[in-house]
Amino acid sequence: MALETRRRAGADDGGLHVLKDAILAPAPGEDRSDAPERTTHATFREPAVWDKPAQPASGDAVADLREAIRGKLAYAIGKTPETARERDWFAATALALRDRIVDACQATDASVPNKRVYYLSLEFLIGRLLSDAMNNLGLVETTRAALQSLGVDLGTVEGAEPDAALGNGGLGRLAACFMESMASIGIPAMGYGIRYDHGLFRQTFEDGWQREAPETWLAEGNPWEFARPDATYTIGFGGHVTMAAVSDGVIRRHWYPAETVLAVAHDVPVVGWKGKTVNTLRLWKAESEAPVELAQFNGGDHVGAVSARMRAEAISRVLYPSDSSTAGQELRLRQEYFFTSASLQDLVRRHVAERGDVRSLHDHAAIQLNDTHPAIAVPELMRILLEDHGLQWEDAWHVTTNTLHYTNHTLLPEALETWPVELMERLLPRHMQIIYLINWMHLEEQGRHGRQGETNFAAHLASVSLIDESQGRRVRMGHLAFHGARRVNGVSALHTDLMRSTVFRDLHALDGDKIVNKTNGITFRRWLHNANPGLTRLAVEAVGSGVLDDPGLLRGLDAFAEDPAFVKRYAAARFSRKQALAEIIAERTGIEVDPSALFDVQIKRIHEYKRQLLNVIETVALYQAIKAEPHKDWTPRVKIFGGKAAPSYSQAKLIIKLALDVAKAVNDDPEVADRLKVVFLPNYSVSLAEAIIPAADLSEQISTAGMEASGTGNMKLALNGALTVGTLDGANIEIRDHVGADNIFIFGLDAAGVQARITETNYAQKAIQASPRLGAALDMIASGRFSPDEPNRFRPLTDDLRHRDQYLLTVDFDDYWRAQRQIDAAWKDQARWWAMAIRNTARMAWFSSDRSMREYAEEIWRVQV
Ligand code: 26W
Repeated sequence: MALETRRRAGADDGGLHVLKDAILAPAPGEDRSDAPERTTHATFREPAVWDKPAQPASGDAVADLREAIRGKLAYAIGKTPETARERDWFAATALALRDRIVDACQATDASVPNKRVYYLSLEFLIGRLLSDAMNNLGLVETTRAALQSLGVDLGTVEGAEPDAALGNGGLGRLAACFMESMASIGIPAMGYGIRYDHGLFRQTFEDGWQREAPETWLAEGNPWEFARPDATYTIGFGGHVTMAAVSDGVIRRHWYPAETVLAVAHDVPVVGWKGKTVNTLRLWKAESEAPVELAQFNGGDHVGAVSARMRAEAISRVLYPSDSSTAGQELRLRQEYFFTSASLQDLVRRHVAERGDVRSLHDHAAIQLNDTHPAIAVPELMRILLEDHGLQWEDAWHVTTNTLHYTNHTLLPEALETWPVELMERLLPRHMQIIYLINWMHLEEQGRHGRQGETNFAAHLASVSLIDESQGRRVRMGHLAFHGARRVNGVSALHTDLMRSTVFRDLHALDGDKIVNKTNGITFRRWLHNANPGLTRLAVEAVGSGVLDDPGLLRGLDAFAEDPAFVKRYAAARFSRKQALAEIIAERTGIEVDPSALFDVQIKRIHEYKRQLLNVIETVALYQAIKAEPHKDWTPRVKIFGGKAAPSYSQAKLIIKLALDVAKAVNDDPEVADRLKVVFLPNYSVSLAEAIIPAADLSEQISTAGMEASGTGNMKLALNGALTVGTLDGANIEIRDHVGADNIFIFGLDAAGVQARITETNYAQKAIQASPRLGAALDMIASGRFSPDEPNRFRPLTDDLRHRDQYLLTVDFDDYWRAQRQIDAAWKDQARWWAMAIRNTARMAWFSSDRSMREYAEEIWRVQV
């Protein structure tokens, strides 16, 4: 913790103070007359610029907050300043700030907006909330001063907050960025998810092998949340369905679940920029109606007496740690239905309380399904409308299909959720009936369009059916969500095109307007303003403080890309963050790295399609090249990896082991010295990303084209001025379009090239034969050079590359090597490098999640912003 927090300490502020003298002095001969709206150095401001100028840290405000924190410490935590630990100071500070949020929060709650957005997501990868809250309330400096007057360092307090890691990777982090942006641009919204007791596992390395330990973010409570026992809903599972004829031959069915679980709301406030809007993230905790069977307990069966409770509570116990292969277990389906049902019951109840009539739900509520995890919302909303509100089928279907919207986040076949019909019938019998009926009508419709005559009508039906009959009968959750949604979106231009042409091709043909693109975004307030205060300060000085409200103003930095004084300060901001990261690396791995080397970063979940292995093999080839010509003028590089592998994903874990074994050999080789270092930082997290991203020179975005739906780390890194080495995949394509082809390093096959090559035979053998460099690197790994204690350890990796290579790593290798050497050369021309970096920062404004949310609001949700 210490180092990550030290960088934020009052005296430090991004490390910029050390360079202040250099920074404040104009470069010799510098002409600043052309600078638009540029303030002079004399106005260089302390304290932090992102504090609203209208809210300076006034003496009164500081004193008020100090007393509030002191009061919370005494009366909510029960500690004195003398006995308080860092964690206690964090809790007291968070509680004091939460009070400030409450007023705005109640104002937001009290108003009845014309339309609300409901974002349903099984994952919210939030990270820490303190700096977000302070920044958006304009209270960074006030809090810093208040704590300082109590003898406490703000950076230390920030570091004591555990990450809320209620997500696996991109999809969960996107949900967190979207929540922040909706609050910041004033969209009335509520997020719905699960309050997992244990978020994503803690990763350690034991002799280079990943080990997983439970994560315990709630061990000392969560000062941000409000438990809402009054918002509790009953969720059913199993049981049977009855049928009763009511009037006029109308048949009504009713579900009698065999088992019920309670969903209890816990609300986390989401403060928007300048505190204007405070939305709510409502997380459900599973509880039992019968916490203990007293008779059983009194009879001596103390464990059996709480078994029902354990079974119920298991639902919100832990986050499933997989992000790419479907877990397939019953508990996962229980989680999905649990949070979807609770959320729909809650929002329908709110709607009826406000508007009186459930039939207008779609006019006042837009529900976004974050991937298929909440796709059971389609039959659940139908069930609520039919059974709880007595609607006719057609009316219920009209409301449902005008309220729901679905975002797809992956086209990888192993990640597309399907559930066995048998399991659905057992766990959710009424929903299965509704799905059958929806499907029956959907398939009937095909016939009515006169398609029966078509030669492959049967194949067409099989392709659009909600039930996959090819490998046992399974419900296709993607098809279900697609069919039940008013709009379906992909997350980058390429990904959306591929949705139309592959997985959803036949469904798309039935309704050409349904699929729309909404390219992902990131919140600049966390990923630029909070994570990189030094660069933010520089941007404010250069283009004015309006850039904090309108990222479009970043474009003004373009004019300074070759301005020596600006470049110097931009580089200084980077350098201070690299020094801080070098300290973190030393502390956590024992490896000493030189902050003046090129920091080459690949941070993301470990997955074969993301091709960390391509990066490791290039590292081995570079190692061999340096050994062969040790006196050549190599560009010094530090390769930095971070990321977790799903616990059951053995190939991914083996890739981590290889990276660590290669790291050991390379780092210990005196002949290589500082020209190449390899680091794998353990336990990658949102907080660690905040430390790595501002320190990165090069961003690795090297997935097999067509496989990464979007990527969002690519945006964070480019915004902070790292140059991208990447394939034409996901949002990389749009990043290239924005930053310009001259300011990015593109290599490898494009998506069409991949599709063509993958059908050829022996492409891997051919590629290896054609590339002696690749062959030699693979031989070295296969020979056991990096695993002398177990020479065949990496055979599963090298054999796979030689015989299958599903992700076309061998095919892209030579072009990747070429791009990397081009990068080496660019680094040597520092003026060119920094011009490119500055142009990246200047041209990334479009990737703000504020832009994404405005697009969703206008084109999907139809809510006023
Ligand atoms: C266990 C089943 C499962 C399957 C897929 C769980 C989670 C998933 C997610 C869809 C995986 C995911 O996080 N996808 C990522 O979503 C990001 C946000 O849109 C994109 O930027 C990434 O490219 C995509 O991989």
